[in-house]
Amino acid sequence: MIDEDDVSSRVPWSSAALGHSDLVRMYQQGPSILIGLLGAHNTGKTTFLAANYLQLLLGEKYETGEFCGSQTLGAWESIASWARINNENQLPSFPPHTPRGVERTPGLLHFGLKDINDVVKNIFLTDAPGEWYTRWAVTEDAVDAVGAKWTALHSDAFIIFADCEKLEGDERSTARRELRMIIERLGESVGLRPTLLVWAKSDKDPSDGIKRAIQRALESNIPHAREVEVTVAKPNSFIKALELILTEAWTPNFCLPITEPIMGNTPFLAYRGHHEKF
Ligand SMILES: Nc1nc2c(ncn2[C@@H]2O[C@H](COP(=O)(O)OP(=O)(O)OP(=O)(O)O)[C@@H](O)[C@H]2O)c(=O)[nH]1
Ligand SMILES: [Mg+2]
Repeated sequence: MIDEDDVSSRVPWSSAALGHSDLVRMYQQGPSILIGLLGAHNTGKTTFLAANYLQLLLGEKYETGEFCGSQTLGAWESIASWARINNENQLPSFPPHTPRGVERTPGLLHFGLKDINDVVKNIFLTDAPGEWYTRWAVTEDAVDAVGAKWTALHSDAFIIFADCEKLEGDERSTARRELRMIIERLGESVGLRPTLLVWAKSDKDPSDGIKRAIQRALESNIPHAREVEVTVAKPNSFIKALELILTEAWTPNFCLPITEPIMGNTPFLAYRGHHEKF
């Protein structure tokens, strides 16, 4: 029985990262865009998220729409707090490695964006451990990579991370191989979904040969993908990068236009109107 004197109400959210059931609920409530962040361990995915959040706090804006709230403020804070100077005199640092759990879906960070026509969209960004993607790139159905497979299946758009630091260093062959395999694996199912290759840690400079090899892999597997550079040395680069993918994903592509096949050889049956070329 409802106690009518009890005026307290339960807060429906904890502000922590969202899970699958939260996503299903919110995705159905209004226009939403789920962006999958793909990349091997240590490639800069969580830094990308934290940097975007910190830039928003500083008042930076996306051209697509203005920040208008978040259901995961606690989660944003917990990744961004590492970059702050705190009372215990700890120096700012990068967020820690995203723990490799047993979840079947990645942690999801959320914010709302409102465009000039007052259309609000929910933006969801995945934050998953890089090992998932390396594993998934080798074996799509691996039991310890179900979250990566889920991300590839359900995301509306993708950001792939290329780690310039590793691509420049002693482990460059491993980095190149891992990245190429992730690109190839995503290429199998990406279709026409917007994709962005982010050259993360672009304050480092891999050789032109390595960069070209990755660009060739991108061109043959995901020809519509675009490229952008980000680095903590230019904090605004993170806003610009997310902006680019948001712009492409904001208005979804509808089905490809249907073109009727030419069924006969007579000019009468082949006629498609004045605008069509024969
Ligand atoms: N030089 C340089 N180093 C960076 C930059 N961004 C991130 N790093 C370094 O890269 C490390 C990994 O960054 P994360 O954002 O944690 O990488 P991640 O992809 O989330 O890693 P996982 O959670 O393990 O998958 C950081 O701890 C920094 O040492 C950058 O712009 N420049
Ligand atoms: Mg991480």
